[in-house]
Amino acid sequence: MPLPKGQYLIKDFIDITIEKNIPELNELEIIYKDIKKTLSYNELLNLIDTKVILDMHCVDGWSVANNEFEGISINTIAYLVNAVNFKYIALQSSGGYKSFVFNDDSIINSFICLKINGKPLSKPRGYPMRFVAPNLYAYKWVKYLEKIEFTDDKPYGYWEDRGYSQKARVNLQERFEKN
Ligand SMILES: Nc1nc2c(c(=O)[nH]1)N[C@H]1C(S)=C(S)[C@@H](COP(=O)(O)O)O[C@H]1N2
Ligand SMILES: [Mo]
Repeated sequence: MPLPKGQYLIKDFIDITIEKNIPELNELEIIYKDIKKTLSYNELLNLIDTKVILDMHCVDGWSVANNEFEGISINTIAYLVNAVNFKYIALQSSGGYKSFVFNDDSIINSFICLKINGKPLSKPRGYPMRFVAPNLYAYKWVKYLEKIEFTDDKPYGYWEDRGYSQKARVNLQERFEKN
């Protein structure tokens, strides 16, 4: 894939983790209204339905290209809690980092990633799992994912609260929120 505007290629991931403390998890909480489901890491491994080669783009300008990501499509996750009508998906890590995405065209190919290049995620990449939204800047790719909620209530986002774009679409170079 040609690099999007404003990005430069680097060889390997830079570990960007703002949390100091990251409790290790082996499950994921999925919420829609009053439906709450907790799936274990092993149950999640059995639901893998997506394998793609992707580039990751940090809003600061660096990109890492051509890694194979594997995981569970967002449609499959939504189906588990019968989530049909919702405006946002709220994402939270076990260390407290938060972001969110809009329920629109930009997330149709998003998924919960459990493997990179055929192996379980390393700790710096977000073990046991991270959200991946190929069309969005990487601050939406929440590592150490603990909780995913389909909701109509506007969620909080760590970088979004600090002036970064709410939508964060890479092809539109949505880096900062315009007032
Ligand atoms: N839990 C958590 N996820 C996170 C972050 C974070 O600080 N904590 N940083 C985000 C940002 S800004 C980027 S660029 C990517 C970096 O991913 P990497 O550490 O795998 O390179 O993770 C995203 N996901
Ligand atoms: Mo980033």
